[in-house]
Amino acid sequence: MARMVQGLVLVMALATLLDVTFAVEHVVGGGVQKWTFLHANDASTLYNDWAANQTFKTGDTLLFEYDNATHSVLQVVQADYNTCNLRTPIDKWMTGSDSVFLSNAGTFYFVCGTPFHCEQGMKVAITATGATVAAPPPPPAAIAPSPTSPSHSHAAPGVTFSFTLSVLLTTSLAALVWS
Ligand SMILES: *[C@@H]1O[C@H](CO)[C@@H](O)[C@H](O)[C@H]1NC(C)=O
Ligand SMILES: *[C@@H]1O[C@H](CO)[C@@H](O)[C@H](O)[C@H]1NC(C)=O
Ligand SMILES: [Cu+2]
Repeated sequence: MARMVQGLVLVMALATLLDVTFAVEHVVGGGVQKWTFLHANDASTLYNDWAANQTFKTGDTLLFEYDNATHSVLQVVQADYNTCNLRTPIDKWMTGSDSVFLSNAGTFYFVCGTPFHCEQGMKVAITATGATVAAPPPPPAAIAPSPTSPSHSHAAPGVTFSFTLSVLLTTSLAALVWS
């Protein structure tokens, strides 16, 4: 019993430490706007104004939350970001709750895949700093049934599809407690 309590305390301390030192989940647009259509009276720079107030470090995650009947997320190159060209994305997400892991430093460009939303400001450039961080390992439940299929269908230069920090913490620290 005492050992278990000790273990739990260790887990909580570690979780707090990890959270503070290298993993922040940034809900794109903040708690109110999230990733949605900008109405005429909203600033077309809303997402970049939000990003300007954030510090993005490698190892952090972007969380795009939106109605997937209306919106999506495309990662594009800078030229396509500037001109709102939706035809040649580097990567694409469309579940409505998409985590994008920032594995290395650089500027990454995202736009909405719905025509004319980018022009109206549904676009954001994210600059991450820090040393390259390996993407968190996939939790057992998410491993593809076929061992030959590539596990990172969403991998793109600099940004890879990731799993929630809580899954990472739970799986890695459970071993600690019960060892
Ligand atoms: C950025 O942060 C400042 C200080 O907290 C705040 O006043 C401002 O409204 C924020 N801007 C945005 C776009 O969130
Ligand atoms: C869109 O969102 C709905 C509701 O969350 C979900 O059931 C559906 O699978 C999503 N579509 C895609 C393409 O991910
Ligand atoms: Cu949109």
